Amino acid sequence: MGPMPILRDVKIRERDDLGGRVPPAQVVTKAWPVLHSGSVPTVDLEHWRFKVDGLVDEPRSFTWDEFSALPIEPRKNDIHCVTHWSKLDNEWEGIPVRRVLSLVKPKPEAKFVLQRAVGGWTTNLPVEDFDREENLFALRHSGEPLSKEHGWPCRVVVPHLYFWKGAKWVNGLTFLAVDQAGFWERSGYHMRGDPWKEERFR
Ligand SMILES: Nc1nc2c(c(=O)[nH]1)N[C@H]1C(S)=C(S)[C@@H](COP(=O)(O)O)O[C@H]1N2
Ligand SMILES: [Mo]
Repeated sequence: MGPMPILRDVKIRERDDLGGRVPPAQVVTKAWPVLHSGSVPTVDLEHWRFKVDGLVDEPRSFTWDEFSALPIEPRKNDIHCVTHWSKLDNEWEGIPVRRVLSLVKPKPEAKFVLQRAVGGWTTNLPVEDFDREENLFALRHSGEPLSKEHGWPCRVVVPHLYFWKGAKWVNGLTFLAVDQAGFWERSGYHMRGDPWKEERFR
């Protein structure tokens, strides 16, 4: 596993602040770069399952029909990629993370969560950061379904952390008592990833 790909369309000589809205050493981009390890997975909705396991009272395996029938809500937020680009005012629609948490009921000892994606990619974060009103299982961006490259049919968005703390093509969650490094975290990326503290690496 090498370092994350370097972006070519962002000149990191320039920095943006916009009155404190943009975290340190980030550059605002209007484009939406595509970044992931490996290739875009093929997702078949008929066989897609969203599985929640580990330290929860109600482990679940949702079919696409069950998952996508959960109530959809809008959210608007900024995203910050560890490779120094930020994209402001993203309009998402999706299922609030809190809605799913209320169904699976994490146990009090569940302090960390590992998100899993089709193809096996993972990312970890504290449950405290996951259990927030703004966080979504996003299905749509700018009024359109997600493109395959951006995570169709569903991706996690945790806007107060770096953007890698949201799995594209998400298909599961595991709740844990002890933090377990995900894909990038195993090669040195931060276990939490707060862009305001520049928690890029550890
Ligand atoms: N499944 C999966 N999700 C992922 C990644 C990945 O490699 N695989 N990369 C992460 C990283 S590092 C970033 S910056 C964002 C990029 O999302 P985008 O391509 O929609 O901009 O997805 C995150 N989610
Ligand atoms: Mo990233």
